[in-house]
Amino acid sequence: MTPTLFVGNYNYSSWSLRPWLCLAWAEIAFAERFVDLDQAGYGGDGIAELKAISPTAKVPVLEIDGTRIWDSVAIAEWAAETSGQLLPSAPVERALVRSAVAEMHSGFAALRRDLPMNIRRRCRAHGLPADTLRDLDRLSTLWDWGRNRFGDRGPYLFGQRSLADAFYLPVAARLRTYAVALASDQAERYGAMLLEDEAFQIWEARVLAEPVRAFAQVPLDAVYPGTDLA
Ligand SMILES: N[C@@H](CCC(=O)N[C@@H](CS)C(=O)NCC(=O)O)C(=O)O
Repeated sequence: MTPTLFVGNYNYSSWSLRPWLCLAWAEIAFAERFVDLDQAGYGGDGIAELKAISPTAKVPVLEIDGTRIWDSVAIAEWAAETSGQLLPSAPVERALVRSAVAEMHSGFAALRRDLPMNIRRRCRAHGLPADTLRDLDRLSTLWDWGRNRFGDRGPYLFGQRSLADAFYLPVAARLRTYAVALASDQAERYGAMLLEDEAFQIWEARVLAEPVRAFAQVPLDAVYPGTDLA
C-alpha cells in the first residue's frame, strides 16, 4: 500500500519538510495528510489530532502498511534504504552524511530558537546572541568543508544529493528569511542553490497558497517584532 506522510504547516514545519524532500527526491510514491499545528496543545501536552497519530504527538509521521514511523531521520533513512538513493556507497562517506544529518537533528539549538523556519517571511534578524552566531559560524564551516571536499562530484553538500541536503535546506530558507549572511561565500552559494530545488519549489508554492495569518499557539512571527508577516 502507498505510504502516507503526515505533515504540519508548510510555512513553519521544517521537520515535515525534510522527510518530504527525501521521499520526493527518492521518487517514492506517497500520499499526504496535512495536520494544522495551530491547535490547542501545540508545544505543550500535544494536539489531540496528533496524539491519535503519533506516540510523540508530533509530525512528521510516515504510515507504512499500518505501521507508523514517527521521526524525521527515521523516515529519511527509510527513503534512502527503500530507494537505494540519497546515501553514498562508501561506508565512511555514509557515516559522514549521517554525521551532518545528526548534527542538524540534535544541534543548532540557538539557530533554531532565534531563526525559526518561516519560508514566506522576509525580515532582518537583529541582536543575535553569541550562541546563535556560533551556530552560524559552525554552519558556514560545515557547508564550506563539504563543498571543498566533495565539490568535484556535484553541487550538493556531499557532491551527489544526499539526506544531508534535505536536512539543511530548511536552514537555507531561514538564512533567506532573516537576511543572514554566512562567512563563506561558497557556503552561501550552496544554500542559495538548495532553494532552487524543484521539489522545494512545489512545497514553497503551497506555502504561498496558505492564508497569511499569525500562528496563534506560539508567536512564531513575533521573534522580530515590528516586521511584516507577509
Ligand atoms: N525530533 C522530531 C521533531 C518533530 C517536531 O518537533 N515536530 C513539530 C513540528 S515541526 C511538531 O509536531 N510539534 C507539535 C507540538 O510540539 O505540539 C523529528 O525529527 O521528527
